Amino acid sequence: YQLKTQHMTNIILFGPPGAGKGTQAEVLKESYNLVHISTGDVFRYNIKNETDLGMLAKSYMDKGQLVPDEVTIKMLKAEFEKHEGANGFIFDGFPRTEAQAEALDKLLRQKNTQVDGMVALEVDDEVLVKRLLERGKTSGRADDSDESIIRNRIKVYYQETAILKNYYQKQNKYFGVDGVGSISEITDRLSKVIDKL
Ligand code: B4P
Repeated sequence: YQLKTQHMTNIILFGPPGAGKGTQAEVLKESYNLVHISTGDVFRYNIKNETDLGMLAKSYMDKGQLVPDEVTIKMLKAEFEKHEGANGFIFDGFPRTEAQAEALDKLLRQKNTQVDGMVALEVDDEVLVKRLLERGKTSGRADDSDESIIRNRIKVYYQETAILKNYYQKQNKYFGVDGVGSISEITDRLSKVIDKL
């Protein structure tokens, strides 16, 4: 008889700050039984618990800058290792630079698996600013509270992160999805793409 080889599904949920990555990942991880790793959430958890990593991350996040690659990659690997035997992963907020994308490829290759697709939420800048300012009213997040910090995050996205579209497009793994609409409409659009991966 045939041995069934285990196949993991690894999805990168991509998009600018405020595009809905965290929101959608929470829903998708349930429907596809995947582990959700949000680098932003892990940093915030560390900030709350006042760890060394948290203190370091905070000094960048509060200004709307990226946490250095070396620190972020190390942290991502540690999170990944916690889920041996997982069905697959949704990476939310990672990778954000080319160095991070290369590190992720290497990590997955070591586990005989790979990125199946980058699914990107496309949302206009003005909508992003509005959403983040709205969240800032209740989230207590320093990086959501001030319009100039929000605009800096969007600027950093275009300078350092948006280029990853090419990285995955070259491998035929980039899928853009309209990120404006109700949360469930957007979940449906994302699911149509993920179902094919
Ligand atoms: P993240 O935590 O990743 O924060 P984010 O980009 O703002 O996205 P998030 O997932 O939280 O928001 P969402 O779009 O779901 O990063 C924060 C910081 O951490 C970075 O600036 C950086 O400093 C650091 N960091 C994280 N990862 C890093 C990495 N890999 N390398 C270096 N640094 C890193 O939602 C936004 C708002 O929109 C919510 O209020 C939501 O309710 C609302 N919303 C969602 N969908 C909506 C819809 N369809 N309609 C209306 N509103 C919607």
